[in-house]
Amino acid sequence: MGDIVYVLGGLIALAAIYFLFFRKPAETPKELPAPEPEPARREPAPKAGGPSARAAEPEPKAEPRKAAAEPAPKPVAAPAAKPAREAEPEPAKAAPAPPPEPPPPPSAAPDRPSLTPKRDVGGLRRGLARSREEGGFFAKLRSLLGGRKDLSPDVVADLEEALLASDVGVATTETMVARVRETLSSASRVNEIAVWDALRAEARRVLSVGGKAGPFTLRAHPTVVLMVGVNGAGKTTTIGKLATRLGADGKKCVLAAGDTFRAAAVQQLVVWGDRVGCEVVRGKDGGDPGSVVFEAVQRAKTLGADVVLADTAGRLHTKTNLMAEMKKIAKTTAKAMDGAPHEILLVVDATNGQNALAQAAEFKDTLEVTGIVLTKLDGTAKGGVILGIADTLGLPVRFVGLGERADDLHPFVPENFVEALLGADGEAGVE
Ligand SMILES: Nc1nc2c(ncn2[C@@H]2O[C@H](COP(=O)(O)OP(=O)(O)OP(=O)(O)O)[C@@H](O)[C@H]2O)c(=O)[nH]1
Ligand SMILES: [Mg+2]
Repeated sequence: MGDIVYVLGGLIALAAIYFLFFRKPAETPKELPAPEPEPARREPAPKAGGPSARAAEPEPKAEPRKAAAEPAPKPVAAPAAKPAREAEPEPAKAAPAPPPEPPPPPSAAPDRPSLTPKRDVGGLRRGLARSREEGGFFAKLRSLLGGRKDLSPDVVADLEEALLASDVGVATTETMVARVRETLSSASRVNEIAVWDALRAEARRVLSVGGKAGPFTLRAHPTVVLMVGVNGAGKTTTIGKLATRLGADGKKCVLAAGDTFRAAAVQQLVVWGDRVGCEVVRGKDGGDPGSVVFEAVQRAKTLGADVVLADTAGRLHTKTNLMAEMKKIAKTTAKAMDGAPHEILLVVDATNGQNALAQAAEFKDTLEVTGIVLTKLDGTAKGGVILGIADTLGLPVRFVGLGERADDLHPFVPENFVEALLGADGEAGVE
């Protein structure tokens, strides 16, 4: 009996051990896969969202559930969470305050240089074809100097004539000729190349306007650019071309339809806006152009745009009331933003020749013009007009227009322009 009890006791003990032993391995394999991924997923998430750990705190149970529900994106989800949360510091900061802050306006790298000129002498040369072909500025100089091996310094007198005939203007021609003469007087031998080189050096000096020439920079956010000039000079077209350039450079523009006189002018700008993908701020027909520009600046601030390009109605420089209105537009613009307008670009039609000079001088006297856009250089044989304009006005040329297409606006580089118009240093007048 005692044996039976022992045997039974032993069996029970064995059964108990066996049972226990059995149960363990059966449960662990079930649990292992589940808990393992959970901590792995849970840990990186709060780390990644350091500032938003608050979000993880109130719902600690929710996380494992979420994690378990997203098995596949696990490795992707953790790194993806980082930038997303890092990019949200504003909402996180705003959370303690009751009204949530609006997201910051998108900024397209405002410090990146824009409108960077490329060396495109070939393109400029094609655009300046009329000044280079027979009867044009360059061709006149070539026929004057071409084929002569030794030249007397008196050849400079003929130069004077050629420059005057190409709308360089009296004062500028005189200065240039005097300086070329001086350069040549110290040369031991005056040949054709020496004259060309002296002339090119002079042209570069005049066009650099003390090193100021070249496109404007985006020095404010937004940078506000006001376009002014006489009727038909190319203001609206230049805005379209500039917006195209800036857009290609990743910059966001807002266009201001400040020409409220003509409905067609607004429409012209809207067409450019649609083409380039820019918002156009427009006012009522006949409304106050200053208010339109003001609103456009506000809109640009809201949108985080980089540039406001403001169109204005063409006006004759002789109409004093219209010139006074122009001044008012600039003043109202300044109320929208400190330092605005940052650029007042005077758009000048090169085909107006010497008349363009008189017009430009009047605008310069009325407004704080910061630069020149010389348009339609493709339409004149008198490309020398640019020398007179830059020299007489002492204003930097920022862009030149060499055609009607969107990509026909060239950021101005004196060296490239002179090479396109007068050839490269060391060469005689070659085609
Ligand atoms: N060939 C050529 N044509 C140009 C150039 N720039 C502008 N134009 C043309 O000149 C004409 C007048 O241009 P707009 O931009 O309307 O001139 P605007 O100064 O705005 O004129 P208003 O608004 O009337 O004062 C249009 O037919 C343009 O296509 C250029 O560089 N070359
Ligand atoms: Mg216009």
